[in-house]
Amino acid sequence: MPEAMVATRASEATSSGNTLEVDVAVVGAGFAGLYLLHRLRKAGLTTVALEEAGDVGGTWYWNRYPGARCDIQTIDYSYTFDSDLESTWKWSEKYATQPEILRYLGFVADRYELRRDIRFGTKVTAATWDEVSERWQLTTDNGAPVSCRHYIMATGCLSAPKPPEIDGVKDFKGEVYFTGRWPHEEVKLAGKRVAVIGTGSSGIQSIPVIAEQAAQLTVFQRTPNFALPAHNGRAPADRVALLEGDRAAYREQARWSLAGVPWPQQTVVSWQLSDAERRERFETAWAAGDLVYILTQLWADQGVDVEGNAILADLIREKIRSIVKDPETAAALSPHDHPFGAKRPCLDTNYYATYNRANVTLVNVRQEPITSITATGIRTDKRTFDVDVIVFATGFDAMTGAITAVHPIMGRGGKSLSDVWAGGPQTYLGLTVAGFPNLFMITGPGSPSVLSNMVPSIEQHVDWVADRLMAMREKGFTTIEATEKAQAGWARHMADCSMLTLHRLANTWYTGANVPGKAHSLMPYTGGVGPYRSICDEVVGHGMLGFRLTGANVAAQCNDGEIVRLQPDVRLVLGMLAQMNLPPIESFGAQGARDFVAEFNKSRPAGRPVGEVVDGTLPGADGPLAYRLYRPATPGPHPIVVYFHGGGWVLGDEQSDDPLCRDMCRRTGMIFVSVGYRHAPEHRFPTAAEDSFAATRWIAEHAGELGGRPGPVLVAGWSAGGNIAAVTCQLARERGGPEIAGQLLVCPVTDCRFDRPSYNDNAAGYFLTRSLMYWFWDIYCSPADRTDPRASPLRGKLAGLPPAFVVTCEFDPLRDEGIAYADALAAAGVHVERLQASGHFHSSFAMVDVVITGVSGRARMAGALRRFAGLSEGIGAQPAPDVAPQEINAAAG
Ligand code: NA7
Repeated sequence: MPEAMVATRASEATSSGNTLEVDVAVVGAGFAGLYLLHRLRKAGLTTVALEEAGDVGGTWYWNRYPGARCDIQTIDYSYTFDSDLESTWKWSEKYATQPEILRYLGFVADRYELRRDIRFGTKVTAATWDEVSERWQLTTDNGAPVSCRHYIMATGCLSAPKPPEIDGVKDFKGEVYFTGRWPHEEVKLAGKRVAVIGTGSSGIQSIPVIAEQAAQLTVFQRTPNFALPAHNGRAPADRVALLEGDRAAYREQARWSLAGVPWPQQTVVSWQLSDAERRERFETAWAAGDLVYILTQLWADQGVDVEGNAILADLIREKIRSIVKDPETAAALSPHDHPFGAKRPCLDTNYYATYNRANVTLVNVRQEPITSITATGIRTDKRTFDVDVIVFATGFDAMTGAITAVHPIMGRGGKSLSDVWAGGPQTYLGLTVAGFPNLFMITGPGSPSVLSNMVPSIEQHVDWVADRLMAMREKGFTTIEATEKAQAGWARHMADCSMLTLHRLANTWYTGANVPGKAHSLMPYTGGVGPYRSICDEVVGHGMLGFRLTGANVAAQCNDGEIVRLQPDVRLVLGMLAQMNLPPIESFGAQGARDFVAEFNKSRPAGRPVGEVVDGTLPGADGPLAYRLYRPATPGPHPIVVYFHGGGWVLGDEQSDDPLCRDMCRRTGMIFVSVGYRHAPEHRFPTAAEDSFAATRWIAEHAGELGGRPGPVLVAGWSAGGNIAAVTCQLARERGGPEIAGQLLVCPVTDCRFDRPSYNDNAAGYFLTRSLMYWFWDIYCSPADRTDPRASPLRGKLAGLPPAFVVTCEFDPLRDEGIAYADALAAAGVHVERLQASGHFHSSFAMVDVVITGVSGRARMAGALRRFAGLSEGIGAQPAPDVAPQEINAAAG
């Protein structure tokens, strides 16, 4: 729309009586508020922004403390919506200072003449949804009330400072400053005794600068944080060259990346690298001075696996020890209570070295808690520190604070947002809340927000909201509201995503743990910027899924549902497979399919190290069979699990489930022997079953020679291997041994009936298709043989079988026959435990280190095997995740 028209539209904002009537009211004039104003004005929507501060800038207006800078490289921490703006503004440093960022935002406000629609010095005191007029009615502490159709919170994630929570602040006779509300006039610290409380980003950035000015600086640290040297200076030439080489591609890559900065996804895992290689990568990252680099580029398991993360954390602690001369201070500065990255790491300039200065003292508040602030200083339970100045760098009521704590927001039926969120924020997409029509949040809780480069995330939200408002206007809709179902689905998806990363393992402002009494929940979306963006697009593509839209002259529209039902990583895997547009596996023929699977397996992450891997042969039903034995690193003898691989009785071999066998060997502390049973079409039914039974008997008889514990063995299998494991248990019972202590059946084939709902519901799109299963059956077994219990164990006699752990996946054609088998076992009096894994597909548990959300499921499988073997459930070395998304229920028969 031409700017002249924008001006005309803008002037349509009218005052009815005392009230300013606009299409949209925005709270905040930081990065989000400014871009909103620009976009909405271009869309011809009358808009006012209400801003408490005296000028634009948002968090950068308030956070003026010494040393304040951004900690995402500034070339990335910039608006990207206008290439002219990009080429007009030049940043002077890799990480810009607060004054420069503020100048930039002022420049943007001037360039698009945004200030004319901003009411500065104005705080919203209440916002109420009026059901009759279908508008938000706002009262403010400055000027006329505002009536708006849409109300948008562009309030930032870190803008409501947290109170100090320490008794006696009012008694202190010296100067008190908050980093988040630093004065505009110069603060003179020279020659003064200064205390800084808090060692988050604000503390870590300001402490070295304050130390240079103050006569004496005492830092009160409650929890040490990981910090990396920023190596500030000019923007790195290679990054600038990359940006300037193809600006559009660079920005686009950022938009679809995980963190909003265009780094490629790392695929190498820590255990594939030697110590020297890992150290080299770490030193490169330490020298790069870039948080996103170190968080994403070292090794793929660093952010998702406790062990991969611990390697990096150790290397950083080693650096701290090498910089800080006093060992006691170095130890106090070294974080041990959270994985690296689970709490926001910091970028510093001389932070650790500052503690080598004679005028700087670190007080470990964990060892000597602050008891009070007195007229002259700070008292701990051991000492008193007389100071002239106290700086609170104690952080924010993050993510929700600026939305709920600042003013009451009353939605439909007079419900207040604070009440609705009392147990933690509930949103749909982090953008909207059920019961609060026409209310939007920019980078709200439930969106990637603080786990991303904020600026592209803000742009994505603003574009999405502005586009929706334009589309609504075109179609005559005047209200939009998330449904409860969509919101509940998003909460579940958020919980699923929380299993992807290690953020859940730390008490941080990400989880609300920093504010006493605040509900504990992981507030930012951990699924990544690119995946999140694609979900928002899908919501639109599916007819505004999960939203109800109404208008006076148009029929209401509500396409209700949940936008993501798959586990987040399963969604990514299936998306990648769909993009590959592979022909159906069955179209390759048996040998072609085997070659394809072998090639496909080469691209998966290498399985983790175990104590020993031994290849051998054993006598099968009719000749030698290859096997691969995985031995734990712990001293034996260990119980033995006989494992049968998946592949529809046609594909795979004793090596094809290698990562799964390694993982289960480590988790159970047991020997896994993967058997290379013979395949169809060369060897049709019942060869696979008979080979497997023979192999199990031989392994049981030779347990001692294999280094295993004599006595009963266990059996396990995935897919067709699950079928074989189940059959082996039945044959062993019928044929007088071997004794089997337990069976683990992962997505097993149990029956030849194809009319159960899961065969139709999941017929296509989840890798294992219905037609592929038909093909497997046809190759393996003639229709006349299929009802034989050696093909369809569900049709066999089930009483007296070993205890079973049966795993089924929601999006698997085989789901219902797995459930049917578990039911039938239980009905026959067999002890059965089940794991019904929601959001998973047939290959979820076999895709080790790809489907990260499968970890908790495999931990449970391992626990069951250990119990069946008479061992305690956990072996200690493999920490199981603290929360399990999958539903598990046990039925003792
Ligand atoms: P943070 O990261 O929340 O840091 C606040 C710090 O203050 C942190 O070390 C807290 O310790 C400490 N703190 C908070 N309350 C107290 C009390 N009562 N006593 C002692 N110490 C306390 O806020 P920042 O402003 O530094 O950074 C916020 C984000 O801005 C940052 O992550 C970047 O994204 C930009 P705790 O860890 O809670 O034990």
